[in-house]
Amino acid sequence: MGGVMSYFRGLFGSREMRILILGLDGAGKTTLLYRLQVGEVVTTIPTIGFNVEQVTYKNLKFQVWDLGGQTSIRPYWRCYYSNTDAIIYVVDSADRDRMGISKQELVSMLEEEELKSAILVVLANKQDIEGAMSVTEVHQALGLEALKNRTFQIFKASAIQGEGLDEAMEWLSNSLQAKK
Ligand SMILES: Nc1nc2c(ncn2[C@@H]2O[C@H](COP(=O)(O)OP(=O)(O)OP(=O)(O)O)[C@@H](O)[C@H]2O)c(=O)[nH]1
Ligand SMILES: [Mg+2]
Repeated sequence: MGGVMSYFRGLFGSREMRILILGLDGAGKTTLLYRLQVGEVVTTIPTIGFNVEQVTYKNLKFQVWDLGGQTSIRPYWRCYYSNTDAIIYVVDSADRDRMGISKQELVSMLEEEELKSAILVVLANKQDIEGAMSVTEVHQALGLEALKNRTFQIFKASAIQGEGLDEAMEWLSNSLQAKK
């Protein structure tokens, strides 16, 4: 009986899932947010502060926060951590020079107590750019093999072309429902 009830609670969930989109400036976070929300590529400007939108994916509603990624803004990410169900960490796969910085930011974010049980999706974005690092290379550069006690998955993506996003959202929706 409990099983059946929790199944229905899972389907019609009592509260909206809270998702943060994080990553360095220029990674494609805002592009991704509006790709998910309106299904189109919008022209973006660097985010100073945040954008927040309600995104519906297969009957599931998410409250999605897209935070600015510039160096001076990153210290404010932590102000948004509480009650976060999942993080979508966006990486510019063509930005080899800053992969190390991206890793540092990811590692320090994951050390935060408030994000202990948050599910992690890494998007190796900008796969449409020639010479971009492959998903395997990004996985290695970010040191993801060292992750412990974390539900996570990495996907190759192109927010501009809309590729890989369905797979990532499908996995995320399933993982969030499984966690409830
Ligand atoms: N080629 C390519 N360009 C992309 C992709 N995703 C985003 N971009 C471009 O990258 C640039 C930065 O994208 P934004 O979405 O504004 O980046 P952001 O992560 O929100 O950056 P901040 O707001 O500064 O933190 C824009 O010119 C986008 O059009 C992609 O998948 N492929
Ligand atoms: Mg932005």
